[in-house]
Amino acid sequence: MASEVGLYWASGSVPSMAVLITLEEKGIDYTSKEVSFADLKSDEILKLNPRGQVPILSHGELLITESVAICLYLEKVFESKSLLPSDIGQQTVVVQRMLQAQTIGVGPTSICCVREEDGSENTDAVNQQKLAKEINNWEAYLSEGPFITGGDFTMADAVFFPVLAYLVWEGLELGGRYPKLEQYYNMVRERPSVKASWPTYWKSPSGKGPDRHDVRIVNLALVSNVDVVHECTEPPPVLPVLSFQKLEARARHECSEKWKAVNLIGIGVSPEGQKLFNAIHKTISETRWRDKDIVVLDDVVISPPYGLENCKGKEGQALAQVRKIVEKYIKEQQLPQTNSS
Ligand SMILES: N[C@@H](CCC(=O)N[C@@H](CS)C(=O)NCC(=O)O)C(=O)O
Repeated sequence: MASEVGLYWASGSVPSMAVLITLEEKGIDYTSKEVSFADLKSDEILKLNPRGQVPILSHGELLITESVAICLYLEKVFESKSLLPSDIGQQTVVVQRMLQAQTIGVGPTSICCVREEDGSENTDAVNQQKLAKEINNWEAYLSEGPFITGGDFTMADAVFFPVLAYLVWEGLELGGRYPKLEQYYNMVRERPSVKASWPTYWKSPSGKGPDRHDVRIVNLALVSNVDVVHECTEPPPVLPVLSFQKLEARARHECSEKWKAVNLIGIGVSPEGQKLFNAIHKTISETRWRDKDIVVLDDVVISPPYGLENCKGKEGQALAQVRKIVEKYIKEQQLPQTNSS
């Protein structure tokens, strides 16, 4: 088919990125039609997809929605470079992974919701656990690596990688916990197809959405000289309306988090005392300082010099648990330190 291929996509849309990667990997010529998230419900888009969603692929008279369907269509119609193995068994695994990758992320159909529909962060512990469990599955898929279904880059990677990149951008840390995924992320990120489809606002250090901008506040009292490098002839774009209610809630939340962090630091305590405090706090969050004493679960008090014999409290489960942690910590401190260099 010699008809023109056109792709309606949005920057930062994970399924759009999957299709862009597929087009780039297969070396298909296409017309790029970038749509802003704000325009997804415009008449033009609704005419093409009544759901008002991207990606939408046009090929001649044909309009296709749903990223997985688009990727499979491109594979069938453009034989340039195959992203599906020829073996039917292996092909099925690739399709399985494509569908599984789609269940991670945002919204009610996801197995774990990183962000709510209104864009607010979902910090719910249950969701975090579900996400960790799901990410473990993908770490395991890479045991045959280096790609999701083995030795070759397939459509499973085209669909899964944008999901992973999105999660990393949202703050998921791969280092240490998911070594294979970390290696995979660093390797795939360098592919030209991925570089070409990387959302612009993911490049910004603090951008958290297609319509959000980096704002830098400069203290003019400290500015001694200003050089004009470029004079703007057009007015700057209108900034989006800010929700002061949300900003205030965020500021309150950040302040309370900072206070919590500050309260974990003992004033005038020895470094050994602070280290023991940190070790206990890792297991029991209800650990606080009372002057130079460490108080755990409101029941157990550990006074300087913070030895096992300094753990005092009513005999019972809490005291036994704290003693166990302190004992383990002291033992670890006595072990010869391994040389990590
Ligand atoms: N299952 C669809 C999901 C498409 C989708 O949700 N696209 C988002 C952008 S990431 C969208 O257009 N959202 C606008 C809306 O749902 O109103 C696919 O894989 O193509």
